[in-house]
Amino acid sequence: MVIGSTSNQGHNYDLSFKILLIGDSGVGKSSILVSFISNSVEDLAPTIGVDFKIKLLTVGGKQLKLTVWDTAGQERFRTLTSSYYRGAQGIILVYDVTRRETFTNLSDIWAKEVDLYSTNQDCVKMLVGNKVDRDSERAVSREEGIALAKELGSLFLECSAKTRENVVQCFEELALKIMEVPSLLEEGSNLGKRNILKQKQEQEHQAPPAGDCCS
Ligand SMILES: Nc1nc2c(ncn2[C@@H]2O[C@H](COP(=O)(O)OP(=O)(O)O)[C@@H](O)[C@H]2O)c(=O)[nH]1
Ligand SMILES: [Mg+2]
Repeated sequence: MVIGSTSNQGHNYDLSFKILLIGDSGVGKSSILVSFISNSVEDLAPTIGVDFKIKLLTVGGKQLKLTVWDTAGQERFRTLTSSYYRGAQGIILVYDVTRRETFTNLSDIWAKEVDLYSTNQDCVKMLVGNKVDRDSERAVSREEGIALAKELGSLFLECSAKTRENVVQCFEELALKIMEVPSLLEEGSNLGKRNILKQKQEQEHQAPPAGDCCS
């Protein structure tokens, strides 16, 4: 698959966005991505070694190409580096509503990393509380989620990768918000800048995030 091409298996698109999934190990980042890409609730085994997946989506009358980056498990060692964050227009910060420390780590650790490494100042953030299907084991209330989102200046949703509740909405609402930010659209909507983005993505493809752990 050619990254950054204006055509993907014969489909054209209007805008191209890089979206990141971050948060503690085990919160369901890979499951959310699989759930979003495959339109299926099967195959929820823990995933390793995923770099990114591409999904074409029509939002607000525009054909979007979303390149969604997932970690290959290196978040366990807190070694996500600048190349993972570079050029992202949207960042999904995921916690597990049944594990409180995954929620506190978002504000204590991950939000700080985002501020440190994201190259787009206006990058749109989305706070996501996953695993709402396990409501009886809930350890973080919806109200607390809303409060943290307000603090981070981010969007907020609760979802379940297992039942697919709100999974597509996470990406759609994020994409809609990105489309409202002019500085984030420039890269994808004009051909010259799109080529720069293409080069960036190709570089990143050649040196995937996992390879950066020792640099
Ligand atoms: N019940 C439930 N389990 C989930 C959900 N999302 C992920 N899981 C499980 O949580 C574990 C970790 O998921 P994974 O996607 O590998 O997390 P990651 O480390 O953040 O990528 C796996 O066993 C998944 O099956 C969910 O929405 N509901
Ligand atoms: Mg994973």
